[in-house]
Amino acid sequence: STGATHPLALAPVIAPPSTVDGFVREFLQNLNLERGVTLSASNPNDRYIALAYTVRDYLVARWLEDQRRQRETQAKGVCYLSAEYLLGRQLDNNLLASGLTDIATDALAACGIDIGELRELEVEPGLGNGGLGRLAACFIDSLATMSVPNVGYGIRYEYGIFRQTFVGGQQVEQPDAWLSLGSPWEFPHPEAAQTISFGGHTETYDDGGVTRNRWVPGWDVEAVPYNYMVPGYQNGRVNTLRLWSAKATNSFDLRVFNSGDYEEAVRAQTFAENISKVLYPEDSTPQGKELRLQQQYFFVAASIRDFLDHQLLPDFDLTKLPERVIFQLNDTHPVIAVPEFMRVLTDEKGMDWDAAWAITQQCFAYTCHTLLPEALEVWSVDLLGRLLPRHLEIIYRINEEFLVAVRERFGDDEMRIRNMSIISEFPERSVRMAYLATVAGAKVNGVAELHSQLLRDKVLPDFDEFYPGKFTNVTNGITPRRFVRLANPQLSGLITEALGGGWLTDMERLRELEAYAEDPDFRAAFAEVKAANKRRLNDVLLARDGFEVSDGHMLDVMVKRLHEYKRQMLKLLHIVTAYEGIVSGAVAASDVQPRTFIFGAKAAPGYAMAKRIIHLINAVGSVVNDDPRVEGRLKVLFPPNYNVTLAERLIPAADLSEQISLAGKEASGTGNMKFALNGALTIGTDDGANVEIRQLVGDDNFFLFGMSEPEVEGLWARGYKPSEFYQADDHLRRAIDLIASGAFSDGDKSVFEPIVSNLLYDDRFMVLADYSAYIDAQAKVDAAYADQDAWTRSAILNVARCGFFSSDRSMRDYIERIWHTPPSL
Ligand code: GPQ
Repeated sequence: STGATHPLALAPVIAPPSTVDGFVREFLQNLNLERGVTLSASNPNDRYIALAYTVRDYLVARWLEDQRRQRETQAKGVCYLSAEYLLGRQLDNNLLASGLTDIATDALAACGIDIGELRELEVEPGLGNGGLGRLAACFIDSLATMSVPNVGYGIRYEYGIFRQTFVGGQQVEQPDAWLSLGSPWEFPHPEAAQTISFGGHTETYDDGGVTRNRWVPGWDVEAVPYNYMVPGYQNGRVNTLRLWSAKATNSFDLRVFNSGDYEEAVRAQTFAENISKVLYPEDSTPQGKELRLQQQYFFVAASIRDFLDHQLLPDFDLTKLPERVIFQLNDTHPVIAVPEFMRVLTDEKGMDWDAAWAITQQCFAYTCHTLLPEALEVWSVDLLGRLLPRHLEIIYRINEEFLVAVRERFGDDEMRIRNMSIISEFPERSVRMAYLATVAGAKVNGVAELHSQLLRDKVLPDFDEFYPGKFTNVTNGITPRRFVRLANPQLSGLITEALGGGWLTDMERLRELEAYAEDPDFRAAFAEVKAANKRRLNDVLLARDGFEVSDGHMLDVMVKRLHEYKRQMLKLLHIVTAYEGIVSGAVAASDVQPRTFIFGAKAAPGYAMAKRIIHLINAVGSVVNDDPRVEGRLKVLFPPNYNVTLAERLIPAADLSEQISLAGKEASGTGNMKFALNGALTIGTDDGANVEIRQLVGDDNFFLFGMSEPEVEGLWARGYKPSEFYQADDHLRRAIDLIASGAFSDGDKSVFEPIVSNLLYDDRFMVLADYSAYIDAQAKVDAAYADQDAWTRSAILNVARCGFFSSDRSMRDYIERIWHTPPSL
């Protein structure tokens, strides 16, 4: 109680009335009070910000109530630790969640404003690279929608994923200054900053006769929390996303004062604030950079302290922590949280080691998102010891005790001990973060059935044997609110017309659409939605890039990060083959199903081969698009800067979804789920979640091709020689020769030579081995597309049978198999 007596102060949460008048009043007030302008003097940015504040005003009341409820019940909650959240635009999502879309549209119209124009002004927070970051965003949406208490913790990067442009067909990265026009969705709390320390040394000291350890850090920074609301879908619930921003501490100011060296002092400040300056644009290839480890420790240390100091009641009995919280580690990026938690419990809270370790092993769980060995993070002992000396000691002790237990179990099998040690000795002494996470975690999960199986069998087999029951699977999912309802309003309308409401939070109900697949009227309506989505995409691409999507074309879409294992090159070889077939006269243009190929892909700035492939896609595109011999038949579009906003336009318009990674390399994929749920058919390998999609939709509604994972292993074992495939296949040889000839580089053979020789003599991801199966499968796609009605039927069945891939189901699986939190509050 605050001692308040005024009736308004006793119920201090006031939401504006949910009416058009109420919204208009609130909106105008925000223009006046927050922007300091009148409606007539306002510019579009003023209006966008005032609109966002208005939506926020409605959500705040529910958010504050949820925080109160969570404090009061102290129920077990999930702290999701993720270095990335690829949120996408907020306005429409928050309008939808709060049920205000129509009211806001009408209210703005009554003010003479087209809400659609304001929508386009929002710069999406691109605080992630790709699938991993987008998954985190889907999960927090589902938890809020399912009324599960949750705080998402992460980093408020000042610059998110770079803005991609093409210059002469080559990728050029521009900084993503997403905050520059204001950030109406966040609540900064500089007064609640935490101090986060680094460096220094460790020492022991005498604590009343007991020898204890402590860390004497060398420098520190402030972690300032910025809170974001995460509203559930029309359930009145709002969770929190708390992102940390780095700020120089007073000690930096003091240095200014003392040193008298102004420039040096400002440099020191910049150094501190660099920590949250920029998202590392590497995806599935961690850079062992010091600043990256600083980022990781910075955000997990702040998050753990935030939880212990602010989410628990005073005098909380720390031995009860496992009943109160689970920290989910989104890949290895936050794993330094494990030794930090141990350090806090032992050094700071005075708990003995064994008790602290028992608690830690129940309070963490680890999700692995990859099988690529080069993607498993390791930190050199040298760097760790310099930056976090006490944490290194703790890791050593965890490892020592772990290896004792391993010896007890398996005997002195030195080979096995070396293989299981958290510390690796080669090529330099370093900490294997995935092993640390596996040892510390109550559960370890992969992200699709096949991935989880391979994780146990191939990546961590010794651990699986040592820890029976620790490994589990949770197949990824996507939020249907953003990727069906918002991205595809027309399809959503059609589904609601057929099934009534409620399916958006109960996606298994889509099964009921199976019967509609047999109804010619429904098929016609479904096909019309797809056509309308193509027209809408056409508008977007025209405005954005000056591209035109030709009428009547099949839309064949491959959007994802550019990575060799995902095999954009395989897609490109198909395009070159189709092009070469027509221009050489071997195939009549009129026999070819008209297709527009769309790519969207960013390459990590330091990934030379990926950037060269981008260059080649653009080069092939400009030749194909300029060649009258294939006009009206083949077209290649590569809109730059693929992001969540563009995905929301592209996916609903697609006919064909390209999911063609080498089997055993794509952990799950989530784009594959988005396409299927929007009525695209998949051409795909038996990899990641493709396996489960195919099982659900049925072989007749999925174009499977290529080697299975065991076949891939078999070919490696026999010795893979890509040039043999090149020699043996005329089509393949002609396609590669055309690229090598300089046909796509003005006769300059050197430009794409590294791609060609990589394919012929290395080809780690077996593009050439799967080429002919891919071409055959594409011929089946062509034939199937010729029967539009049958294609539409398959598309409907894809939607009907993919309800499983709702991230709500993923969250239920996490709750049941890993978190054991109450399902809702
Ligand atoms: N993934 Cl290790 C990323 O997006 N970034 C990464 O650094 C790692 C994995 C992806 C993975 O490649 C996809 O197959 C998954 O669907 C996705 O994570 C979410 O689990």
